[in-house]
Amino acid sequence: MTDKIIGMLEENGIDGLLIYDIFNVRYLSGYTSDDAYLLITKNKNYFLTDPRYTEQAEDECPGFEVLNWRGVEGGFAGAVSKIVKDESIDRLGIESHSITLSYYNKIAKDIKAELIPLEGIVEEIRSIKKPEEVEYSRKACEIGDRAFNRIIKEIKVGKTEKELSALLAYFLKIEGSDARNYENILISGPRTSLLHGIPSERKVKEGDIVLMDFGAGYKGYLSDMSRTLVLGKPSEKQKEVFEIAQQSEQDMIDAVKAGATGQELYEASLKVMKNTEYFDYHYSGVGHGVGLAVHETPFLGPNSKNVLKTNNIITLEPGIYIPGWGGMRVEDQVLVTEDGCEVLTNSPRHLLEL
Ligand SMILES: [Mn+2]
Repeated sequence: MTDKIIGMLEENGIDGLLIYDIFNVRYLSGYTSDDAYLLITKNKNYFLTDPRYTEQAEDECPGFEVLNWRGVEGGFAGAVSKIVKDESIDRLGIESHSITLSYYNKIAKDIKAELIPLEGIVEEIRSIKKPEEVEYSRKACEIGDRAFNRIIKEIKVGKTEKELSALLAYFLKIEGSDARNYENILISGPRTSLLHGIPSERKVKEGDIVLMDFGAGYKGYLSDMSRTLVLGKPSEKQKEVFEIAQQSEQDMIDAVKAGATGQELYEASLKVMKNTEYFDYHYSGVGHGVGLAVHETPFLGPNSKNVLKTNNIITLEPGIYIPGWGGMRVEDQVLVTEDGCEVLTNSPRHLLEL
């Protein structure tokens, strides 16, 4: 995996790359925990961590020399500095979008190499999924579908959002999600207009919209889906808004294929709402890549120049959010193919009435 990086660095006259982003660390080394960094050079790949993780790293990351930076004089910066010297690095690439200013300053202080800010190199490679990554994502989506099937049986009048959100998290894990998973969103009533609202003590009531946005992890690969339902009989307005949100998502599914841009997909999402009173209530971030990170390149929206490629895995999530009334969205995760897409999340897409 690191060969590709080395090739790219050589083209740019860079002799080494310090990987600071933990998802990039995982992608390149196979390491599954926290607080670790890589230094990729032409001759050798270094793995920097502290004694909490050295044993795990030795085990998970063959091909890397594991270094306990706490044991080096000068700490982390000292360790980087030593490698730069040992490997005769003149120009060191750093991930400017993820490194903290404090770490940057520490390194810059005593390093002999020129620091070259690089952004998104590994992320770009990560956006095209390999067969085993597709397989893991597929599994994560299946776990999400099974958890959805269980949570809808528990949504009853009087239960709080927090209670239901905890149950959803439990179902995800029991169905096989990774032990560490991202927090789900399960909100209700007028609170559903908060796009990424945090579950509260609010008790769900008859006639409420319930909006869930959640996913599982499988071997680190995440799923992400949203479903909207109504407790009891939906009102005419709830039906109307839902139909637009759902059709908008369907139009996006129909428009996805390799070569389509993030902007074109955004435009596809508007088709059904353009001439309605709900147009002003849409949100422009209508989708994103998903993999080791829940939001990763490519991003879909009005200013997105990202071009979809075969084997991107993305979500489509247009929605309508009316302050004080509520919000509705349907979100699915799809695998981009040459002439379309394969939908990986398969929970019912119609307006469920519980
Ligand atoms: Mn999403």
